[in-house]
Amino acid sequence: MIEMTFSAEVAQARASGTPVVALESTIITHGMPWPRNVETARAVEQAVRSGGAVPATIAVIDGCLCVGLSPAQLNALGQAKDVAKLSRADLAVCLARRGTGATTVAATMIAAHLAGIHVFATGGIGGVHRGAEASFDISADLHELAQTPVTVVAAGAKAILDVPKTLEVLETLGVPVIAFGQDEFPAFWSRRSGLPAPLRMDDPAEIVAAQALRRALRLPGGQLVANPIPAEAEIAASELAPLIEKALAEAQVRGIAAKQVTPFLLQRIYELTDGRSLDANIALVLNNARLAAQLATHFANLPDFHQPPQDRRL
Ligand code: PSU
Ligand code: MN
Repeated sequence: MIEMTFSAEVAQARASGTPVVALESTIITHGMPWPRNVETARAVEQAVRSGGAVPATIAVIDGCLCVGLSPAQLNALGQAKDVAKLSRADLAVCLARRGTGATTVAATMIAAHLAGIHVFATGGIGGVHRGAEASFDISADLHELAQTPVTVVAAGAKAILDVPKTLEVLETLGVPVIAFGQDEFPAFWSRRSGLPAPLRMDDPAEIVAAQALRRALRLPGGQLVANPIPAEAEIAASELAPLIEKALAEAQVRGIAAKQVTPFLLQRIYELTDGRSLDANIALVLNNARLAAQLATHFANLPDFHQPPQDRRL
């Protein structure tokens, strides 16, 4: 059996039908340096609460699938060294060994669905890495979006990726990629990627209706809502491009591969921008949390979206 534990506020929200927003933990352990990782995680939770929803930060702690973390758990996770980065492939193994690990977008979606949570906010999803034609490095996040019915709010795919190939794979997998409020697909630290988004929506209620209709159509999978970083916080793509190239070249020389690639690149870009990439990353996650809270409120108004899926005999 899965040992799933809910924080007090998540348990209460589940009982009363209060909207809940899932949050991931890899961004805390592998995406941002201490102590700003924990400060950000707290601020993101607070942004969800201000939006009228309850935050459920998800992680595996000592073999427990935690849906909602206490402040002490969050603090400990943010300082822990060598925490596993869990995706679809290794989530069950970590639970079986009673280990501790942070959940990526893919693993957080799995846990959110199990807990009956329909919406999840993060920074940027994983995607097709540059050079994937040789490395085959394509994030499991993309396949998760194709099979697990959770609407994911992100500021696009990280600009360290091959964004055109990421969009192609999402299309192949049948994942709706919805830019919120603009025509262009956003590029994480920048509002613009130069690529048109496959879909554009401006109304949170319609985004939620579209996820509900996927279910009615018996289509598996979620939706990617690409929410552009606020204008005042963005870093121009032209400024970042050479820094990303430099970080990628370093990763290649040092033989960085597999799960280490994304954390390495984020850390190098943080250093190469004198910390400005982190300020932008924090601003975009907060912005995504606010939109996710709105979406969660609309999900909570859908009559048959209350019960957790395991009680619904899917
Ligand atoms: N968003 C951020 N920072 C991050 C991530 C998302 O702002 O570090 C994490 C997510 O957990 C995502 C992971 O699933 O990066 C992608 O890892 P990979 O490229 O190895 O699939
Ligand atoms: Mn990868």
